[in-house]
Amino acid sequence: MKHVVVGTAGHIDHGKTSLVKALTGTDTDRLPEEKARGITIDLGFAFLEESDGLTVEIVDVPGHERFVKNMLAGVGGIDLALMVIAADEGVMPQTREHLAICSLLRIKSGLVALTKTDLAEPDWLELVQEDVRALLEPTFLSGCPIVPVSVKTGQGLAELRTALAELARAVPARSTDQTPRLPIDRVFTIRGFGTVVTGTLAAGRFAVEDKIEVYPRGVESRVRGLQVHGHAVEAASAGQRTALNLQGVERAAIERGDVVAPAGALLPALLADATLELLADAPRALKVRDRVRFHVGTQEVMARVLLVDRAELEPGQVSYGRFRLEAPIVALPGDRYVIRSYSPIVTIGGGTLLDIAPPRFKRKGPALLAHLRLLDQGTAAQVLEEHLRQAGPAGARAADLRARTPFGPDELRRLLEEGVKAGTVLAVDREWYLHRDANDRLRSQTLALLEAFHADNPLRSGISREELRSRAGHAQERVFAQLLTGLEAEGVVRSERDQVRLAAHAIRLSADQQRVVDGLEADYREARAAPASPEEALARHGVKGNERHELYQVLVADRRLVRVREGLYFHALALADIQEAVVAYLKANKEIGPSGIKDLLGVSRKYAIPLLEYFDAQRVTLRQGEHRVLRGA
Ligand SMILES: Nc1nc2c(ncn2[C@@H]2O[C@H](COP(=O)(O)OP(=O)(O)O)[C@@H](O)[C@H]2O)c(=O)[nH]1
Ligand SMILES: [Mg+2]
Repeated sequence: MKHVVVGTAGHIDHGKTSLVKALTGTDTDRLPEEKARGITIDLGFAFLEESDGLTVEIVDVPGHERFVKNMLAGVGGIDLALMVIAADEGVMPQTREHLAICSLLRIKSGLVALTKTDLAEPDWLELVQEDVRALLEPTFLSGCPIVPVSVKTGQGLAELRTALAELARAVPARSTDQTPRLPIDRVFTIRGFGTVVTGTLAAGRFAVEDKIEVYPRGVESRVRGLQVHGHAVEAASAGQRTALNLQGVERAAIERGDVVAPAGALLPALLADATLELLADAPRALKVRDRVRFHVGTQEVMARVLLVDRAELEPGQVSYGRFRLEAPIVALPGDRYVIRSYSPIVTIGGGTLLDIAPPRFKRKGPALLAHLRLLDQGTAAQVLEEHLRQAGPAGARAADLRARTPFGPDELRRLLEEGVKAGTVLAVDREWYLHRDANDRLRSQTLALLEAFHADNPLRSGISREELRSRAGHAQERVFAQLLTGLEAEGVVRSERDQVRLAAHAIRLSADQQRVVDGLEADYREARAAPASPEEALARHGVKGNERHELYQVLVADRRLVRVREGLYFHALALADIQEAVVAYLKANKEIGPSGIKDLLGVSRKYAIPLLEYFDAQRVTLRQGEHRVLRGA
């Protein structure tokens, strides 16, 4: 089963809708206003089924210049263009504009139906054909079939259908390695079913029960039902005209231009970098900050254009542009877009999206130009490397890379693996990746920070991990954890609890400092279960300060003093003895209360209560009312 999408194109009244009806039997002018006025205003849909399982989906677009916006929404996802040119009128303004749009969207192939042949003399027909051939010469339709037809006489209809089917069979199968996307072109409600959205499925596959998100709104939902050509189906795949019935979504919460995709798969963008081509027949040069209408998928958003390497882009020139979008667009790098000038409203250019989450750059600097050239012309591996380089020390989640690179999920996975093998990419874990240079920079920065810390704080055993991470530019947590693990494994860094130090760092005390530290330690050992406060203990050795004093902290870091609560420290050996006594007591007596421990240790409440709470916290004892029992006993 193959699905190929054909879009009509051409000037108003040249016979597009009549031709689609003659080919398929479907009248695509379905709106009452379209019937009354006899013109196509919005998109219409029909299809042809060939005997070999080929389905040709036809999107019929309006030709009127006022509705080019709707035309653009329809041709975003097409494979083939069916240019319709009336033999009696020949090439007209929207013939050219639609042709330009199809070229800008990089539609690969198509054909021309020269309609209303019953109204043209053979000589005239000959002339128009030459004219058309000349028009198509420089475009993707150069040398394509030109089929004369008439819906009045039926002339050429069979040939046209055959030519269309032949081209459709030659369209390469769509890649299956792509994020599923349905750019919405219609939203409506059906009584008893709720909200239905339709569109041409641009990539991937959707099935009933799939969890989806409507972008850029952030509305999450589930596919309750799915229809193709008016029949309920279990799944739809790329190229099919698809209607999705969305569970619990308000009609008013969605509109044309929104995109359905798996939850979390896409990234709405307010800034986008792209290649930018100004059509040779654009009415004037494009200047920095010009306001344009930006069309991508089925979306139209106003935008300001910024030029990267010049003040003005002349008609016919190609360069790069940065678009500041006035509402978020939902697209992937690699998508083609079209721009139309604000006024008069005409198609002036377009290009390929390169980056939908562009890094900060000085706009006119050479670095931005080099960056964009790389994204535009580099190999897949270079493009991925550039994205990771720009992600810097924070690295990037694989899911985010999927949403902001032109690669399908499988290709991205393969490129990342190759990068890891080549040594340019570092896998923090299977979901997080980092450029090697960024890792190297973070490593030297971290080592320099540790060195500086030790120089400034010779008596401190190390710096807290969080403090170090914050000094290292708030390094990303997983990246930083991986870095420290690596440095520890190499033996360059030691970490104990939440403290980190260089392995080579050792505290060196002066003779005076050593005397104070030794004295403090001796005092605490003798005081046993009734120690002095840090202030008192320090004062006894002629030092003014509290527990934060660096000499006091030397003992704490060394775990010779143990903090039981703020301002209350015990010598580690004393504390071990106390614990042993409490455990022995509990084994013999089952439980102990505050007065029990007072008696056991011969200390006041001031020490008894904090000690019991400490043993609770250490999971030695378990509190039961005012009493403690042995945990696990
Ligand atoms: N004589 C003649 N008239 C045609 C032919 N095809 C379309 N028309 C007429 O041209 C007008 C415009 O046709 P329509 O299909 O609406 O053009 P569209 O605007 O390109 O969709 C209608 O009045 C049609 O009946 C044809 O082959 N021969
Ligand atoms: Mg029409």
